[in-house]
Amino acid sequence: MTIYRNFINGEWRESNSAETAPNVNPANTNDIIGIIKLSTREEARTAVAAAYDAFKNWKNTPAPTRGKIVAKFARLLEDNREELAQILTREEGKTLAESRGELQRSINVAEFCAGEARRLNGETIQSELAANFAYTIKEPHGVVAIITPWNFPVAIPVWKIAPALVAGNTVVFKPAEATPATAVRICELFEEAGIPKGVLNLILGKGSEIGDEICNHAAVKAISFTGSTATGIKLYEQAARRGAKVQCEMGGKNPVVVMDDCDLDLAVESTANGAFGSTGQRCTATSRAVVIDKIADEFVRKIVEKAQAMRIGDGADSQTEMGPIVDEKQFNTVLKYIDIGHEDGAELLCGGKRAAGENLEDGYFIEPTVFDQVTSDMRIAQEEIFGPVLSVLRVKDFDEAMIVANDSPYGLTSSIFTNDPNLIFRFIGEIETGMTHINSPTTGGEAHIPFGGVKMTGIGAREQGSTSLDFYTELKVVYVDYTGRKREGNLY
Ligand code: UN1
Repeated sequence: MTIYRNFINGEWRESNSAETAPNVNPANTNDIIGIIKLSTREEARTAVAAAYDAFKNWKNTPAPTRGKIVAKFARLLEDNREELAQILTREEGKTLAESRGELQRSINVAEFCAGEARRLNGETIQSELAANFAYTIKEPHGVVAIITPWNFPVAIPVWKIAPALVAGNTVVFKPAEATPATAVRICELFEEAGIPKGVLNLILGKGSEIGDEICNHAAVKAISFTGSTATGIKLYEQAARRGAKVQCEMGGKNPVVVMDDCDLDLAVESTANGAFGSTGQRCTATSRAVVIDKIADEFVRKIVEKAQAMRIGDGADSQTEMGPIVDEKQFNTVLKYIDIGHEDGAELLCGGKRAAGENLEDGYFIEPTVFDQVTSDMRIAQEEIFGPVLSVLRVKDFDEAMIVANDSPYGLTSSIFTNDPNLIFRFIGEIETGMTHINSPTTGGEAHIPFGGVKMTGIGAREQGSTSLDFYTELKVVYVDYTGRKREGNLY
Protein backbone atom coordinates (compact mmCIF):
# COMPACT_ATOMS: atom_id res chain seq x y z
CA MET A 1 0.00 0.00 0.00
CA THR A 2 1.37 3.40 -0.96
CA ILE A 3 2.07 5.69 1.94
CA TYR A 4 2.23 9.28 0.73
CA ARG A 5 5.26 11.15 1.96
CA ASN A 6 6.00 14.78 2.59
CA PHE A 7 8.53 16.58 0.41
CA ILE A 8 10.66 18.74 2.69
CA ASN A 9 13.98 20.35 1.87
CA GLY A 10 14.31 18.26 -1.28
CA GLU A 11 13.72 14.94 0.52
CA TRP A 12 10.77 12.60 0.56
CA ARG A 13 10.07 12.03 4.24
CA GLU A 14 7.42 9.84 5.76
CA SER A 15 5.57 11.59 8.55
CA ASN A 16 6.10 10.28 12.09
CA SER A 17 2.45 10.77 12.84
CA ALA A 18 0.41 7.78 13.97
CA GLU A 19 -2.72 9.37 12.56
CA THR A 20 -3.63 8.18 9.09
CA ALA A 21 -6.51 8.37 6.62
CA PRO A 22 -7.14 6.20 3.57
CA ASN A 23 -7.20 7.72 0.08
CA VAL A 24 -10.44 6.24 -1.22
CA ASN A 25 -11.74 6.01 -4.77
CA PRO A 26 -15.15 7.72 -4.51
CA ALA A 27 -16.54 5.59 -7.36
CA ASN A 28 -15.74 2.42 -5.45
CA THR A 29 -14.98 2.70 -1.77
CA ASN A 30 -13.41 -0.79 -1.74
CA ASP A 31 -10.60 0.64 -3.82
CA ILE A 32 -8.10 2.10 -1.35
CA ILE A 33 -5.46 3.93 -3.35
CA GLY A 34 -3.05 4.71 -0.55
CA ILE A 35 -2.63 5.94 2.98
CA ILE A 36 -2.15 9.55 3.93
CA LYS A 37 -0.35 10.25 7.16
CA LEU A 38 -1.69 13.32 8.89
CA SER A 39 1.53 15.19 9.57
CA THR A 40 2.26 16.91 12.85
CA ARG A 41 2.53 20.60 13.55
CA GLU A 42 6.21 20.11 14.17
CA GLU A 43 6.66 18.63 10.69
CA ALA A 44 4.78 21.59 9.26
CA ARG A 45 7.23 23.92 11.00
CA THR A 46 10.11 21.95 9.47
CA ALA A 47 8.62 22.55 6.02
CA VAL A 48 8.35 26.28 6.71
CA ALA A 49 11.94 26.35 7.98
CA ALA A 50 13.17 24.62 4.83
CA ALA A 51 11.32 27.13 2.65
CA TYR A 52 12.69 29.98 4.75
CA ASP A 53 16.28 28.79 4.37
CA ALA A 54 15.92 28.33 0.62
CA PHE A 55 14.44 31.76 0.01
CA LYS A 56 17.55 33.92 -0.26
CA ASN A 57 19.18 31.85 -2.99
CA TRP A 58 15.95 31.41 -4.89
CA LYS A 59 15.20 35.13 -4.76
CA ASN A 60 18.67 35.82 -6.15
CA THR A 61 18.29 33.25 -8.93
CA PRO A 62 17.52 35.22 -12.11
CA ALA A 63 13.81 35.08 -12.94
CA PRO A 64 14.39 33.53 -16.41
CA THR A 65 16.29 30.69 -14.71
CA ARG A 66 13.38 30.15 -12.34
CA GLY A 67 11.10 30.23 -15.35
CA LYS A 68 13.10 27.52 -17.10
CA ILE A 69 12.37 25.13 -14.23
CA VAL A 70 8.67 25.90 -14.51
CA ALA A 71 8.88 25.42 -18.30
CA LYS A 72 10.52 22.04 -17.75
CA PHE A 73 7.76 21.18 -15.28
CA ALA A 74 5.18 22.08 -17.97
CA ARG A 75 6.85 19.67 -20.39
CA LEU A 76 6.94 16.92 -17.77
CA LEU A 77 3.28 17.49 -17.04
CA GLU A 78 2.63 17.06 -20.75
CA ASP A 79 4.71 13.87 -20.88
CA ASN A 80 2.87 12.43 -17.89
CA ARG A 81 -0.53 13.83 -18.73
CA GLU A 82 -2.34 10.52 -19.13
CA GLU A 83 -0.92 8.99 -15.96
CA LEU A 84 -1.89 12.08 -13.96
CA ALA A 85 -5.37 12.13 -15.48
CA GLN A 86 -5.87 8.50 -14.41
CA ILE A 87 -4.72 9.22 -10.85
CA LEU A 88 -6.95 12.28 -10.72
CA THR A 89 -10.03 10.35 -11.80
CA ARG A 90 -9.28 7.56 -9.37
CA GLU A 91 -8.85 9.73 -6.30
CA GLU A 92 -11.25 12.59 -7.05
CA GLY A 93 -13.90 10.87 -9.19
CA LYS A 94 -14.30 13.23 -12.16
CA THR A 95 -14.55 11.65 -15.60
CA LEU A 96 -11.41 10.96 -17.55
CA ALA A 97 -12.44 13.53 -20.13
CA GLU A 98 -12.71 16.11 -17.34
CA SER A 99 -9.37 15.03 -15.89
CA ARG A 100 -7.66 15.33 -19.27
CA GLY A 101 -9.17 18.79 -19.63
CA GLU A 102 -7.84 19.74 -16.21
CA LEU A 103 -4.39 18.49 -17.17
CA GLN A 104 -4.43 20.54 -20.36
CA ARG A 105 -5.38 23.65 -18.41
CA SER A 106 -2.56 22.97 -15.94
CA ILE A 107 -0.02 22.61 -18.76
CA ASN A 108 -1.24 25.85 -20.31
CA VAL A 109 -0.97 27.67 -16.98
CA ALA A 110 2.55 26.38 -16.33
CA GLU A 111 3.66 27.38 -19.85
CA PHE A 112 2.16 30.82 -19.44
CA CYS A 113 3.81 31.39 -16.05
CA ALA A 114 7.17 30.17 -17.33
CA GLY A 115 6.97 32.86 -20.02
CA GLU A 116 6.12 35.48 -17.42
CA ALA A 117 9.58 34.91 -15.92
CA ARG A 118 11.01 36.88 -18.84
CA ARG A 119 8.54 39.70 -18.28
CA LEU A 120 8.92 40.27 -14.57
CA ASN A 121 9.36 43.95 -15.23
CA GLY A 122 8.85 47.01 -13.17
CA GLU A 123 8.60 50.43 -14.76
CA THR A 124 10.91 53.39 -15.20
CA ILE A 125 9.22 56.63 -14.22
CA GLN A 126 10.32 60.13 -15.21
CA SER A 127 11.31 62.13 -12.14
CA GLU A 128 10.25 65.75 -11.75
CA LEU A 129 13.82 66.55 -10.70
CA ALA A 130 16.77 66.88 -13.02
CA ALA A 131 19.39 64.12 -12.85
CA ASN A 132 17.04 61.87 -10.92
CA PHE A 133 15.16 58.87 -12.00
CA ALA A 134 12.78 56.49 -10.38
CA TYR A 135 11.83 52.94 -11.08
CA THR A 136 10.01 49.96 -9.60
CA ILE A 137 11.12 46.38 -9.11
CA LYS A 138 8.89 43.38 -8.49
CA GLU A 139 10.12 41.36 -5.56
CA PRO A 140 8.91 38.13 -3.95
CA HIS A 141 7.40 38.04 -0.45
CA GLY A 142 9.39 35.14 0.97
CA VAL A 143 7.71 31.95 2.12
CA VAL A 144 4.24 31.50 0.66
CA ALA A 145 1.65 29.01 1.93
CA ILE A 146 -0.47 27.40 -0.76
CA ILE A 147 -3.63 25.68 0.46
CA THR A 148 -5.67 23.91 -2.18
CA PRO A 149 -8.97 22.00 -2.46
CA TRP A 150 -9.68 18.52 -3.80
CA ASN A 151 -11.89 19.46 -6.74
CA PHE A 152 -9.14 20.64 -9.13
CA PRO A 153 -6.20 18.94 -7.43
CA VAL A 154 -3.80 19.48 -10.32
CA ALA A 155 -4.90 22.76 -11.89
CA ILE A 156 -5.34 24.83 -8.72
CA PRO A 157 -1.96 23.86 -7.19
CA VAL A 158 -0.27 24.52 -10.53
CA TRP A 159 -1.89 27.92 -10.99
CA LYS A 160 -0.70 28.95 -7.54
CA ILE A 161 2.71 27.23 -7.33
CA ALA A 162 3.94 28.19 -10.81
CA PRO A 163 3.50 31.97 -10.40
CA ALA A 164 4.73 31.86 -6.79
CA LEU A 165 7.97 30.22 -7.91
CA VAL A 166 8.46 32.37 -10.99
CA ALA A 167 8.12 35.45 -8.78
CA GLY A 168 10.91 34.12 -6.54
CA ASN A 169 8.96 32.93 -3.50
CA THR A 170 9.53 29.61 -1.80
CA VAL A 171 6.48 27.48 -1.18
CA VAL A 172 4.88 25.32 1.47
CA PHE A 173 2.11 23.45 -0.29
CA LYS A 174 -0.74 21.87 1.70
CA PRO A 175 -3.19 20.04 -0.56
CA ALA A 176 -6.59 18.73 0.48
CA GLU A 177 -6.56 15.47 2.43
CA ALA A 178 -8.74 13.81 -0.21
CA THR A 179 -6.24 14.20 -3.05
CA PRO A 180 -2.70 13.40 -1.89
CA ALA A 181 -1.67 11.29 -4.90
CA THR A 182 -1.90 14.10 -7.44
CA ALA A 183 -0.14 16.48 -5.02
CA VAL A 184 2.76 14.06 -4.65
CA ARG A 185 3.05 13.66 -8.44
CA ILE A 186 3.11 17.44 -8.93
CA CYS A 187 6.03 17.74 -6.50
CA GLU A 188 7.83 14.75 -8.04
CA LEU A 189 7.64 16.45 -11.43
CA PHE A 190 8.99 19.68 -9.97
CA GLU A 191 11.80 17.67 -8.43
CA GLU A 192 12.53 16.11 -11.82
CA ALA A 193 12.44 19.58 -13.36
CA GLY A 194 15.29 20.57 -11.05
CA ILE A 195 13.65 22.65 -8.33
CA PRO A 196 16.38 23.41 -5.75
CA LYS A 197 15.93 21.88 -2.33
CA GLY A 198 13.61 23.69 0.03
CA VAL A 199 12.08 25.87 -2.71
CA LEU A 200 8.94 23.74 -2.92
CA ASN A 201 7.80 21.76 0.10
CA LEU A 202 4.79 19.49 0.41
CA ILE A 203 3.11 18.80 3.71
CA LEU A 204 0.15 16.42 3.92
CA GLY A 205 -2.44 16.51 6.65
CA LYS A 206 -5.41 18.27 8.13
CA GLY A 207 -6.26 21.87 7.40
CA SER A 208 -7.23 22.39 11.03
CA GLU A 209 -3.78 21.28 12.18
CA ILE A 210 -1.03 21.89 9.68
CA GLY A 211 -2.97 24.35 7.54
CA ASP A 212 -3.47 26.33 10.73
CA GLU A 213 0.18 25.93 11.73
CA ILE A 214 1.64 27.20 8.46
CA CYS A 215 -0.86 29.98 7.97
CA ASN A 216 -0.10 31.37 11.41
CA HIS A 217 3.66 30.94 11.17
CA ALA A 218 5.55 34.24 11.41
CA ALA A 219 7.85 33.28 8.51
CA VAL A 220 4.94 32.80 6.12
CA LYS A 221 4.44 36.14 4.43
CA ALA A 222 1.59 35.31 2.08
CA ILE A 223 -1.17 32.73 1.88
CA SER A 224 -3.02 31.70 -1.25
CA PHE A 225 -6.10 29.66 -0.47
CA THR A 226 -8.91 28.11 -2.48
CA GLY A 227 -11.71 26.44 -0.58
CA SER A 228 -14.69 27.10 1.63
CA THR A 229 -15.81 30.61 2.55
CA ALA A 230 -15.76 29.84 6.28
CA THR A 231 -12.12 28.74 6.19
CA GLY A 232 -11.06 31.54 3.86
CA ILE A 233 -12.56 34.24 6.04
CA LYS A 234 -10.93 32.75 9.13
CA LEU A 235 -7.54 32.73 7.41
CA TYR A 236 -8.06 36.30 6.33
CA GLU A 237 -8.87 37.40 9.90
CA GLN A 238 -5.89 35.59 11.37
CA ALA A 239 -3.47 36.84 8.74
CA ALA A 240 -4.70 40.40 9.16
CA ARG A 241 -3.44 40.41 12.75
CA ARG A 242 0.13 39.91 11.61
CA GLY A 243 -0.12 41.75 8.29
CA ALA A 244 0.36 38.68 6.09
CA LYS A 245 -0.96 38.91 2.54
CA VAL A 246 -3.96 36.78 1.71
CA GLN A 247 -5.60 35.65 -1.50
CA CYS A 248 -8.80 33.64 -1.13
CA GLU A 249 -10.89 32.04 -3.83
CA MET A 250 -14.04 30.85 -2.12
CA GLY A 251 -17.63 29.94 -2.85
CA GLY A 252 -19.89 30.59 -5.78
CA LYS A 253 -23.62 30.53 -6.47
CA ASN A 254 -23.41 31.23 -10.15
CA PRO A 255 -26.52 32.27 -12.04
CA VAL A 256 -27.44 31.86 -15.66
CA VAL A 257 -30.10 34.22 -16.96
CA VAL A 258 -32.23 32.67 -19.70
CA MET A 259 -34.12 35.26 -21.77
CA ASP A 260 -37.13 34.35 -23.89
CA ASP A 261 -35.46 35.27 -27.20
CA CYS A 262 -32.52 32.93 -26.70
CA ASP A 263 -31.48 29.78 -28.48
CA LEU A 264 -33.19 27.54 -25.92
CA ASP A 265 -31.36 24.33 -26.82
CA LEU A 266 -28.04 26.11 -26.41
CA ALA A 267 -29.16 27.52 -23.05
CA VAL A 268 -30.30 24.11 -21.84
CA GLU A 269 -27.15 22.35 -23.00
CA SER A 270 -24.88 24.96 -21.42
CA THR A 271 -26.83 25.08 -18.17
CA ALA A 272 -26.71 21.29 -17.86
CA ASN A 273 -22.96 21.34 -18.56
CA GLY A 274 -22.43 24.04 -16.00
CA ALA A 275 -24.61 22.40 -13.35
CA PHE A 276 -23.63 18.75 -13.71
CA GLY A 277 -20.11 18.92 -15.18
CA SER A 278 -17.48 17.92 -12.58
CA THR A 279 -20.54 16.60 -10.68
CA GLY A 280 -21.30 20.21 -9.77
CA GLN A 281 -18.18 20.27 -7.61
CA ARG A 282 -16.57 23.42 -8.89
CA CYS A 283 -16.84 26.95 -7.69
CA THR A 284 -17.83 28.05 -11.20
CA ALA A 285 -20.71 25.53 -11.42
CA THR A 286 -24.08 26.85 -12.53
CA SER A 287 -26.33 26.53 -9.52
CA ARG A 288 -29.15 28.95 -10.33
CA ALA A 289 -31.09 29.18 -13.60
CA VAL A 290 -33.01 32.46 -13.65
CA VAL A 291 -35.57 31.90 -16.39
CA ILE A 292 -38.17 34.19 -17.96
CA ASP A 293 -41.66 32.83 -17.17
CA LYS A 294 -42.73 32.67 -20.78
CA ILE A 295 -40.21 29.96 -21.64
CA ALA A 296 -39.72 28.42 -18.18
CA ASP A 297 -41.94 25.36 -18.75
CA GLU A 298 -40.11 24.46 -21.91
CA PHE A 299 -36.72 25.13 -20.31
CA VAL A 300 -37.40 22.84 -17.34
CA ARG A 301 -38.85 20.09 -19.55
CA LYS A 302 -35.72 20.07 -21.67
CA ILE A 303 -33.26 20.31 -18.80
CA VAL A 304 -34.96 17.48 -16.92
CA GLU A 305 -34.71 15.36 -20.07
CA LYS A 306 -30.99 16.07 -20.20
CA ALA A 307 -30.45 15.39 -16.51
CA GLN A 308 -32.29 12.09 -16.67
CA ALA A 309 -30.35 10.94 -19.72
CA MET A 310 -26.95 11.46 -18.07
CA ARG A 311 -24.87 8.34 -17.62
CA ILE A 312 -23.64 8.23 -14.05
CA GLY A 313 -20.73 6.00 -13.12
CA ASP A 314 -17.06 5.51 -12.50
CA GLY A 315 -15.18 8.34 -14.19
CA ALA A 316 -12.65 5.82 -15.51
CA ASP A 317 -15.35 4.30 -17.75
CA SER A 318 -15.35 6.16 -21.07
CA GLN A 319 -19.16 5.98 -21.23
CA THR A 320 -19.57 7.93 -18.00
CA GLU A 321 -20.85 11.48 -18.22
CA MET A 322 -20.99 12.26 -14.50
CA GLY A 323 -18.80 10.79 -11.77
CA PRO A 324 -19.37 10.49 -8.01
CA ILE A 325 -19.21 13.01 -5.20
CA VAL A 326 -15.73 13.13 -3.73
CA ASP A 327 -16.36 11.61 -0.29
CA GLU A 328 -18.92 10.63 2.28
CA LYS A 329 -18.97 13.97 4.05
CA GLN A 330 -19.63 15.88 0.86
CA PHE A 331 -22.14 13.26 -0.25
CA ASN A 332 -24.10 13.80 2.97
CA THR A 333 -23.91 17.56 2.59
CA VAL A 334 -25.44 17.42 -0.88
CA LEU A 335 -28.24 15.10 0.33
CA LYS A 336 -28.86 17.44 3.27
CA TYR A 337 -29.31 20.36 0.86
CA ILE A 338 -31.78 18.32 -1.16
CA ASP A 339 -33.80 17.83 2.06
CA ILE A 340 -33.59 21.55 2.74
CA GLY A 341 -34.93 22.23 -0.77
CA HIS A 342 -37.97 20.06 -0.01
CA GLU A 343 -38.49 21.68 3.38
CA ASP A 344 -38.31 25.17 1.91
CA GLY A 345 -41.04 24.28 -0.56
CA ALA A 346 -39.12 23.96 -3.81
CA GLU A 347 -40.53 21.51 -6.34
CA LEU A 348 -38.25 18.57 -7.12
CA LEU A 349 -38.40 17.78 -10.83
CA CYS A 350 -35.79 15.04 -11.06
CA GLY A 351 -32.99 13.36 -9.13
CA GLY A 352 -32.88 14.16 -5.45
CA LYS A 353 -31.39 10.92 -4.20
CA ARG A 354 -28.51 8.49 -4.24
CA ALA A 355 -28.12 7.02 -7.71
CA ALA A 356 -28.90 3.31 -7.82
CA GLY A 357 -27.87 0.76 -10.42
CA GLU A 358 -25.21 -1.64 -11.48
CA ASN A 359 -21.74 -0.71 -10.20
CA LEU A 360 -23.08 2.28 -8.31
CA GLU A 361 -23.65 0.71 -4.90
CA ASP A 362 -20.09 1.20 -3.62
CA GLY A 363 -19.66 4.80 -4.71
CA TYR A 364 -20.92 8.21 -3.68
CA PHE A 365 -23.25 8.74 -6.61
CA ILE A 366 -26.08 11.27 -6.59
CA GLU A 367 -28.57 11.77 -9.41
CA PRO A 368 -28.47 15.09 -11.27
CA THR A 369 -31.11 17.10 -9.47
CA VAL A 370 -33.35 19.93 -10.62
CA PHE A 371 -35.57 21.98 -8.31
CA ASP A 372 -38.23 24.26 -9.81
CA GLN A 373 -40.22 27.08 -8.17
CA VAL A 374 -37.19 28.11 -6.15
CA THR A 375 -37.27 31.59 -4.67
CA SER A 376 -34.32 33.73 -3.78
CA ASP A 377 -34.92 33.50 -0.04
CA MET A 378 -34.55 29.71 0.01
CA ARG A 379 -31.30 28.27 1.33
CA ILE A 380 -30.75 26.26 -1.87
CA ALA A 381 -30.77 29.58 -3.76
CA GLN A 382 -28.32 31.23 -1.36
CA GLU A 383 -25.82 28.65 -0.11
CA GLU A 384 -23.18 26.84 -2.10
CA ILE A 385 -24.09 23.16 -2.37
CA PHE A 386 -21.09 21.89 -4.35
CA GLY A 387 -22.98 19.05 -5.99
CA PRO A 388 -25.16 18.36 -9.05
CA VAL A 389 -28.15 20.39 -7.90
CA LEU A 390 -29.72 23.11 -10.05
CA SER A 391 -32.33 25.57 -8.80
CA VAL A 392 -34.72 27.14 -11.30
CA LEU A 393 -35.99 30.60 -10.34
CA ARG A 394 -38.78 31.95 -12.52
CA VAL A 395 -38.94 35.70 -13.20
CA LYS A 396 -41.16 37.97 -15.29
CA ASP A 397 -38.59 40.11 -17.10
CA PHE A 398 -34.96 41.18 -17.40
CA ASP A 399 -35.15 43.67 -14.53
CA GLU A 400 -36.44 41.05 -12.13
CA ALA A 401 -33.85 38.59 -13.47
CA MET A 402 -31.06 41.00 -12.53
CA ILE A 403 -32.41 41.50 -9.01
CA VAL A 404 -32.59 37.75 -8.49
CA ALA A 405 -29.23 37.03 -10.15
CA ASN A 406 -27.50 39.60 -7.91
CA ASP A 407 -29.27 38.47 -4.75
CA SER A 408 -26.29 36.44 -3.54
CA PRO A 409 -23.41 36.86 -1.13
CA TYR A 410 -21.16 35.40 -3.82
CA GLY A 411 -19.91 36.86 -7.09
CA LEU A 412 -17.73 34.49 -9.04
CA THR A 413 -19.23 33.93 -12.46
CA SER A 414 -22.47 34.15 -14.42
CA SER A 415 -23.90 33.91 -17.88
CA ILE A 416 -26.78 35.13 -19.99
CA PHE A 417 -28.55 33.51 -22.92
CA THR A 418 -30.06 36.05 -25.27
CA ASN A 419 -29.52 37.38 -28.77
CA ASP A 420 -30.42 40.93 -27.84
CA PRO A 421 -27.22 43.03 -27.82
CA ASN A 422 -28.79 45.67 -25.61
CA LEU A 423 -29.57 43.12 -22.92
CA ILE A 424 -26.12 41.57 -23.28
CA PHE A 425 -24.43 44.88 -22.53
CA ARG A 426 -26.86 45.78 -19.75
CA PHE A 427 -26.16 42.39 -18.21
CA ILE A 428 -22.39 42.89 -18.42
CA GLY A 429 -22.79 46.25 -16.69
CA GLU A 430 -25.19 45.15 -13.97
CA ILE A 431 -24.13 41.64 -13.01
CA GLU A 432 -22.13 41.50 -9.77
CA THR A 433 -19.64 38.77 -10.64
CA GLY A 434 -15.92 38.79 -11.32
CA MET A 435 -16.32 36.88 -14.57
CA THR A 436 -19.26 36.59 -16.92
CA HIS A 437 -20.03 34.57 -20.03
CA ILE A 438 -22.32 35.42 -22.89
CA ASN A 439 -24.23 32.55 -24.50
CA SER A 440 -21.90 29.98 -22.95
CA PRO A 441 -21.61 28.05 -19.65
CA THR A 442 -20.54 29.71 -16.40
CA THR A 443 -17.66 27.28 -15.99
CA GLY A 444 -14.06 27.16 -17.07
CA GLY A 445 -11.48 29.68 -18.02
CA GLU A 446 -8.39 30.10 -20.13
CA ALA A 447 -4.90 29.91 -18.71
CA HIS A 448 -3.82 33.35 -19.89
CA ILE A 449 -6.98 35.18 -18.78
CA PRO A 450 -7.52 36.42 -15.21
CA PHE A 451 -9.77 34.31 -12.99
CA GLY A 452 -11.61 35.33 -9.83
CA GLY A 453 -14.65 36.73 -8.13
CA VAL A 454 -16.07 39.63 -6.17
CA LYS A 455 -18.21 39.90 -2.99
CA MET A 456 -17.72 36.91 -0.63
CA THR A 457 -16.05 34.90 -3.38
CA GLY A 458 -12.75 36.63 -3.75
CA ILE A 459 -10.12 38.35 -1.64
CA GLY A 460 -6.79 39.57 -2.96
CA ALA A 461 -5.49 39.79 -6.50
CA ARG A 462 -6.94 37.75 -9.34
CA GLU A 463 -5.31 34.46 -10.23
CA GLN A 464 -4.06 33.35 -13.65
CA GLY A 465 -3.36 35.29 -16.80
CA SER A 466 -1.83 38.75 -16.81
CA THR A 467 -2.69 39.04 -13.10
CA SER A 468 -1.22 35.71 -11.98
CA LEU A 469 1.95 37.18 -10.49
CA ASP A 470 0.31 40.18 -8.84
CA PHE A 471 -0.38 38.42 -5.57
CA TYR A 472 3.09 36.88 -5.41
CA THR A 473 5.06 40.09 -5.81
CA GLU A 474 5.67 43.28 -3.89
CA LEU A 475 6.64 46.48 -5.60
CA LYS A 476 9.84 48.14 -4.49
CA VAL A 477 10.05 51.80 -5.47
CA VAL A 478 13.54 53.21 -6.08
CA TYR A 479 14.61 56.88 -6.36
CA VAL A 480 18.10 57.50 -7.76
CA ASP A 481 19.67 60.92 -7.51
CA TYR A 482 22.81 61.15 -9.61
CA THR A 483 23.53 64.85 -9.22
CA GLY A 484 26.21 63.95 -6.69
CA ARG A 485 25.35 66.82 -4.37
CA LYS A 486 22.89 67.77 -1.71
CA ARG A 487 19.46 68.26 -3.15
CA GLU A 488 18.00 71.75 -2.92
CA GLY A 489 14.67 71.46 -1.20
CA ASN A 490 12.87 68.26 -0.40
CA LEU A 491 10.47 66.02 -2.21
CA TYR A 492 6.95 67.10 -1.39
C1 UN1 B 1 -13.04 26.33 -13.16
O1 UN1 B 1 -14.20 25.98 -13.03
O2 UN1 B 1 -12.67 27.05 -14.08
O3 UN1 B 1 -12.40 25.73 -6.73
C2 UN1 B 1 -12.03 25.91 -12.19
C3 UN1 B 1 -12.87 25.94 -7.84
C4 UN1 B 1 -12.30 27.06 -8.67
C5 UN1 B 1 -11.64 26.54 -9.88
C6 UN1 B 1 -12.63 26.09 -10.85
N1 UN1 B 1 -11.38 27.84 -7.90
O4 UN1 B 1 -13.76 25.22 -8.26
